[in-house]
Amino acid sequence: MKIINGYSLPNIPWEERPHISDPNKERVSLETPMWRYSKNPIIPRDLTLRSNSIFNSAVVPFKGEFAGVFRCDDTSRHMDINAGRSKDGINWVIDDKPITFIKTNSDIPDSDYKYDPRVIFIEDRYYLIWCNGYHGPCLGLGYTYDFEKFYQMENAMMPFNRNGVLFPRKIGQANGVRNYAMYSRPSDSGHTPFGDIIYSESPDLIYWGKHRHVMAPSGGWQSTKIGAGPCPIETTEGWLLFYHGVLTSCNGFVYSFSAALMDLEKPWKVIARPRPYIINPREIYELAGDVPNVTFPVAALADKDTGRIAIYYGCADTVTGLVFGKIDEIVDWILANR
Ligand code: BMA
Repeated sequence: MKIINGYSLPNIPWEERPHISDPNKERVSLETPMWRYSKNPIIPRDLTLRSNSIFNSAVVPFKGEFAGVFRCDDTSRHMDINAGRSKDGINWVIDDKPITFIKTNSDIPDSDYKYDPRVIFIEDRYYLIWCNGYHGPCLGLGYTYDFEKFYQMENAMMPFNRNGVLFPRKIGQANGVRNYAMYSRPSDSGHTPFGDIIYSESPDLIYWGKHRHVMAPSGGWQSTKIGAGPCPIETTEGWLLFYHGVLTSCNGFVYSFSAALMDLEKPWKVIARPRPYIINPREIYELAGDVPNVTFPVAALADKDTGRIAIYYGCADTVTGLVFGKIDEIVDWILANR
């Protein structure tokens, strides 16, 4: 079992699975294939000058170090995205000011707000996709080469859709046509008590079609709505897709996450989907914050040499945390728990 088309990341943030002497805790720990960084949260809510919260943020390898685009809600509670850099993927310097995009054509409408960015390197540049305020939440798209200048393209999806994730490469069809691809989740203008993951393709990242249904909510932790998390990771066993699921409890929504395996050339086909979550809100920084009970995965680093994976996730819509796992253990766990 291997990561394909991935990067060698010898400096991936990493900590071994903790040895837990309490036998009850050890049982829980060994049953789940991922564990939290002991120094979570890694990004405090007030890291930038005027931030109310920094969460649901994207990170990629960049020039031997790391760069990212961070959801920074400010102290007026305006939602926007700011660029940041890090030598080790753990300690970050994030710009105090949000990204100012250069429009790739003058018709591109202004954004009322931006949040929940994902970043992925495709071909020659880093593409950003985010929830963009334009008559409600829709999907904004842009790119950068250097994390200094950012360019905004046409919105990828019309309202209402707030959860978009691009694939790192074009997907081939039986007829030989290869298109850019994304997962997204059509929604409503509010807090959306429903939501399935949908797959779409585009020849040019402007016009999107060939929509396919991928997954609907099922039981338990993923019973209200589901949405793709980090950009899918290509493995010999299929695309590894981390995704969040929502349960409606007496106390409101609870956001947990897990991972599924998807067909490499027809990514709307599910190979295996687990019944349990991998991570759910249970630490204090996940249980308490601006929105309690939220663990929301947005970015993944993966080292193709060791199979190590580090996931960046938003905690209680307030701070950012890291969890670690190994690709073979995660895939074995998915196959054993479907
Ligand atoms: C979703 C998005 C996320 C947020 C989550 C929990 O609908 O708005 O940004 O983390 O709700 O509040």
